[in-house]
Amino acid sequence: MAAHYDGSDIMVLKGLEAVRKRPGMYIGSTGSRGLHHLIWEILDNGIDEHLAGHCDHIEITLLKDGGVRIQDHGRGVPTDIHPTEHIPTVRVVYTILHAGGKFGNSVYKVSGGLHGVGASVVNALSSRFIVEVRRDGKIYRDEYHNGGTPVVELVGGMIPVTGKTTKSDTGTTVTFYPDATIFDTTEFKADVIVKKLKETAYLNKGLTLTFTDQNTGFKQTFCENEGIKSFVAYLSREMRTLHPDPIYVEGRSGDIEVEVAFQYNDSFAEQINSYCNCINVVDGGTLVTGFKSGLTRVINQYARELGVLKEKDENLDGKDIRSGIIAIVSIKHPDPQFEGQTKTKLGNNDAKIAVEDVFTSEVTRFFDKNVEILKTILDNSMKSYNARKAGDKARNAVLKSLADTYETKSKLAACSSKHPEECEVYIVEGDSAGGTVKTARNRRTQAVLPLRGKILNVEKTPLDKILQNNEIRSMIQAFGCGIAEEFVISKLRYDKIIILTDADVDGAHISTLLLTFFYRYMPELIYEGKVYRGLPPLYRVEYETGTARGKKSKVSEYLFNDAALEEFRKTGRKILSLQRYKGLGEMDATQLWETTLDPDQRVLAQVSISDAVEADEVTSLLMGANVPPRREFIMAEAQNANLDIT
Ligand code: 0RA
Repeated sequence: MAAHYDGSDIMVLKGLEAVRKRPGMYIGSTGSRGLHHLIWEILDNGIDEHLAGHCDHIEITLLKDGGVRIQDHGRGVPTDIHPTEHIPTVRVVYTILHAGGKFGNSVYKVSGGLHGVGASVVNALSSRFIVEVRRDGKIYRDEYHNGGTPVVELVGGMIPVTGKTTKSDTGTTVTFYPDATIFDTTEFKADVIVKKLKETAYLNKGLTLTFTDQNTGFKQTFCENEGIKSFVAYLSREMRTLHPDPIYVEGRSGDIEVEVAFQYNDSFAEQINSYCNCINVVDGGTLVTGFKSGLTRVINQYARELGVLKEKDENLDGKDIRSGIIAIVSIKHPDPQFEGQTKTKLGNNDAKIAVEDVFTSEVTRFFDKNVEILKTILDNSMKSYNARKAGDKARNAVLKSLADTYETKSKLAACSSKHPEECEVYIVEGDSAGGTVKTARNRRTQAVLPLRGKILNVEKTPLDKILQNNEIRSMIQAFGCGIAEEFVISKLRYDKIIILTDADVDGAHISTLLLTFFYRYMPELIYEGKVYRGLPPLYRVEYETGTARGKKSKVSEYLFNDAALEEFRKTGRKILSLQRYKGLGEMDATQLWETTLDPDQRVLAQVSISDAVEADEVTSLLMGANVPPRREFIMAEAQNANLDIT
């Protein structure tokens, strides 16, 4: 029979108490990211029901009172007494920690990273947690307070509550209130949720997700019946594509479900985003390796069959075959193993085999029926092959010349310290601002590299041309760690690379182009958190204050944006003077030191390509044909979407 508050209950509460003591271990952080993780965790359960074929709609609602409600239309968590835990299964799901989430029906739980820690973690970190199950025409309800303590004792199992439902209406509704004594913030962000739901809809075709924010009245529904095929079309929307629709293949190999979509464009860039159980596997791993080797094998086979390659010719390189590709590889794996320090790389060897097998056989069937597309891809590979050969020569020559001689047109003002851990390099837009930074800086630890004019759009340019560009050569030389395959981060001469541009459209454009260059050719710089943006102030106000002795005195303050100025005006202080900086060049050395250089006062935003999809959006928008909307986008997005302020 059902127990109530016996020894096992105490054990349960001890488990949840461990989560409350070390929340970071379970959800990563107690900041905004960790807070949103609570939603993803509950959402995962509903997605599992979808994957099991029993749920096609999940509703997510931000409630006016600060809570979140996630309602799925699955079968409903079972309410009967659990055979080994001797409490209702509902309580098992929401109060017992499931290491790696191996519980019950969860076939596709994630055992690495942060997902899949189990819904009980959400309960542990909530001040109030309510679950309602609709099953067999009845409604069951359970509620917990202060991190998982049940509100009612259960004797003899769950008793239905009153409420309207029907036999065909089944599902589970969880409502929770994050514990304000644990989280730094309990404010959910609609834009973060929207972004996640959009991605989730692409990765789970046919699943409808409805989001409502009761605080603002905002409501949006997400559903992608073509799944990752539409995702690729979306990522390619600004590109000149080489064939009209993305190619999509799917299949299953044992327990592993495989889906791949890809489309070619006329750029030289390669973008492969991979997902395992809906988690973005940032560093790829075996599932990407399987895709790459499958694609290389298939294309080389066709190249020989069609006589594009003669018997004596060497095989085409995978890199040439992937030139201009945008691809998504998505698998569902019952037991994923994530590797690497950040657990962002898939290690399962069976994932490589599954992706390669499914992809090879399915894409061959596609190409047999679509020979024109195949020929376009072969042609594109040959073009890239020829461009790369030219690039290889140029790159070797450049790297050699950079290494051999100090002679370049670089205007780097070096710092005197030779200890990378204390050195920084400011990349500054324009010679005039560069001059002031040189005067204002700390010469021992701060180097300055002024760049003239615009930076190349590296996505549009083959490597041999990129390496002829003086600004790019200057950066390669200043950083000291090579480029592309020759890149070695341990040789980096600086702990921080700080991009300093004016707070206007051109400045934002330049910094986006710089980020694109880093992302394509020195991505470790970004993954390792070495790249920052300096945020210079927009205004300087002088105002009067009363001193302790009743005297008036003049004080000044820097304001970083228009919103800050608005706020300042609201204080009603008497403004003596207001200066707007149109560019860095308008600041004198002292002002520049105080606002942008002094490590104790400056504001830096660390650039983290936290998700490759966002970065791809910025870079691909830069490539598109329609210039005016892009300028607005760059202004709006380059400053927000791509940056994590830490
Ligand atoms: C175990 C078994 C069954 C459903 C579920 C778990 C289930 C769990 C969650 C969590 C959130 N929503 C959920 N929906 C279902 C199947 C029970 C049956 O056979 O009816």
